[in-house]
Amino acid sequence: MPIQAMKYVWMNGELVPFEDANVHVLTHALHYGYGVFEGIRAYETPQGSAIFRLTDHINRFYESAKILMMEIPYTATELIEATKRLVDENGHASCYIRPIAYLGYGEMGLNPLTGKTDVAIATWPWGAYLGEEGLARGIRAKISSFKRHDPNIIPPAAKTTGGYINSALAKAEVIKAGYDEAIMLSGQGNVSECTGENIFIVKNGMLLTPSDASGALSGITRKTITQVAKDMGIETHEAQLLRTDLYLADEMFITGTAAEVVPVSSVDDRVIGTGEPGKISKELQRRYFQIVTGSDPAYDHWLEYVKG
Ligand code: PPE
Repeated sequence: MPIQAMKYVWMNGELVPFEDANVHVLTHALHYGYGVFEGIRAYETPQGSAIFRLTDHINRFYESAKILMMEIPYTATELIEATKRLVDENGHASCYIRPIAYLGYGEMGLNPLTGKTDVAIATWPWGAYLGEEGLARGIRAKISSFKRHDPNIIPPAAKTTGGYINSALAKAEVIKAGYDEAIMLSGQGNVSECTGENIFIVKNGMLLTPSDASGALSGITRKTITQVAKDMGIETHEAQLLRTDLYLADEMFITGTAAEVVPVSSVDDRVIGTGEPGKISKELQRRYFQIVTGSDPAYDHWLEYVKG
């Protein structure tokens, strides 16, 4: 779906009209992928637009930058305020938010330490990332032949722009093969994550999810779901999962800011459970949407209101 134009993009401290938010073709990050980004969502709530776990996302943005030895020339408070202002000025009730820090125009060559970091924040409306039907009925996943890149190759703990070639290759492979989403294994052969989502399975009433050591991003939606499950009396364990653990799961779902909480109906054509979204998956998904839209006061501390 093409991006819908918005009024402004925040670039290096200023609100720039959408059509002027451009970079030079010799921007360092365009050539070498040296940049970090975040994906955040704002939802419409009874008290106006609220950005879900904004501070946690901005903190991870700085962690990604630290891993790449990039200096973001703004404080976290400045970026939090800039994000709220941008969502407000662009007039979104709900939207996706994309902060990005990248080595800009100036120097070429691989040494990243000589470059200057540019920072931008953009917003746009983004519907169900894996489709409405996927959200409601579950998606068909396939294990990609592309492995998740290793922590000693491109650290998956950092959300790096260039690192997403890994995800894009896996995604293209399984889309071409007729599936909805790719699952990537680590170099050691354990389940890692999807192209832009963390993985959970339900086994014997417990949640199991691959650890960061498998190359999975420490997802904020994963943390949210772990907490919500705990509050329901359901334990989550980080585990080394084999592909066959997925085939034999009682239920399976994936989580991410863009994707939200999406049931998985099959993996490599093995039907998961009954093939319908499982009871626990459905309940966690229901609670997630209640929480992000401000309908569950117990989790109001995760909502950062655009106004006030
Ligand atoms: N793993 C990967 C590789 C990943 O990119 C994401 C987010 C997650 C796990 C889940 O993390 P979290 O959003 O904190 O729960 N992927 C972002 C980018 C998607 C895109 O297409 O771009 C997102 O969901 O915003």
